[in-house]
Amino acid sequence: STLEELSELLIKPPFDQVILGEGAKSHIKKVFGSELTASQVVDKIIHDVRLKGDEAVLQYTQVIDGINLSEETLEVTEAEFQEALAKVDEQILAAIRQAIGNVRSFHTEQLPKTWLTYREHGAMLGQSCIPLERVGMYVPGGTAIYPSSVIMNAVPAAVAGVKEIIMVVPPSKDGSVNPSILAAARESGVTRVFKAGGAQAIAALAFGTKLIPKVDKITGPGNIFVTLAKKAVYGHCDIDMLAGPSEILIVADETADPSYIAADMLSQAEHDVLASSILITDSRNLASRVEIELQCQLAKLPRREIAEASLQKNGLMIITQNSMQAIELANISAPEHLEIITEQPFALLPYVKNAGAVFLGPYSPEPLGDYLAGPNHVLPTGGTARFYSVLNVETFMKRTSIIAYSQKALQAVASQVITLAEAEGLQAHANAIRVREKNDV
Ligand code: HSO
Ligand code: ZN
Repeated sequence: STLEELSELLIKPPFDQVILGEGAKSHIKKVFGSELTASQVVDKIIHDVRLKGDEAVLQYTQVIDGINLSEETLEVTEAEFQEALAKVDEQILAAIRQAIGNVRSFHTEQLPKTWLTYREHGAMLGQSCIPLERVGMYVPGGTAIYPSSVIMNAVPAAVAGVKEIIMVVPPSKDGSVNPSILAAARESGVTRVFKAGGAQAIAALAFGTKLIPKVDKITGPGNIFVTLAKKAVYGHCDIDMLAGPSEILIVADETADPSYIAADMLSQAEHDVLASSILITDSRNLASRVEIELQCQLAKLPRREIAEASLQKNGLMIITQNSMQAIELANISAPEHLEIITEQPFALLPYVKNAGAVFLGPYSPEPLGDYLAGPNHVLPTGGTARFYSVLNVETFMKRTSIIAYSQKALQAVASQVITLAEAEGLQAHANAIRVREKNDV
């Protein structure tokens, strides 16, 4: 195939061009009384939450998720937290704590510095880094429960110095929240948890309701309705990114162990039918051995059906001439996770331009990064690694410029500022400089 043909295979369709499944379509028809697109559904929900607040949140939780909550049960109570902490297996709690420790120490290194420098004539210029006051994090519900995602969203916010971290999570049918989710929330510094999901939870965070506080930024992945809702509220508050299904792209040569590669491909495939796992290698022999391995390992997976469907729909193996070409293709794909398992992975690293996170060598499997290494696992997907970064401490901070001139320093540049102001026809701007020129220095 030509590079262009391959690029077509590697570039994902835009995230908002989703085709809803039959189940979702008929559910929408039942709830809204007509056939709405995903964006129409989201717009309607946001509109209702802005108008009716908690009442709309509770109503959508009931009609969409089939869960009956009230104003009294919308927020997770201290008693529920305690119950959850007591319930969670000790080993799991210990692993959660270890993960939090590693994630905290990695993100502490990311803290940006507030600085001030001196310029001519005693002028000072600088930048202060200020944490956001209150942020909201979305934690998906559904079949997969991810305490690790709670950690990855909350810890950087806490390290940044955010005072209030509000979490929303769709509860189970009985109205409870998974204990390990609550334990991870408590341990990683989440302040309050509300039982709400979908577009209604995003709208509540963006605009605030009587019970759910309005936040400055919403982070965390969710399904297509959540993602469209985040996009729709952007500007009322900030958002982290528009996240889609998980992806792994592995660049490997003949030195790689096919069983490692198959295992790593399956680790992403088991997330979601829509997840994608790609191998790009210059070794035909490796590719065929990986194929055999995939079949063996797949057969033993509890989530076999999901992983198999994912591989069938979005799995891909590409044979290139050499590893450099493989990296070129990886840059076109801009994957969420890029593994490089070649003889000299570090030699290829300088050529990586687009990837959420890079895993080098045979002993850096992607799930290590999902849970415990320390770097964040909230990463750009769907080719958006071209312009988005991994979630980090600065995601939760703002930069503010500082300007402090002395009289002498202002005098030295006064005529230039006046010239520019007058060139723009802005006399009042020029005057703001002129009135200060009265006293000679
Ligand atoms: N690989 C997922 C994160 C995750 N994996 C959570 C397991 N739990 C997206 O980066
Ligand atoms: Zn994962």
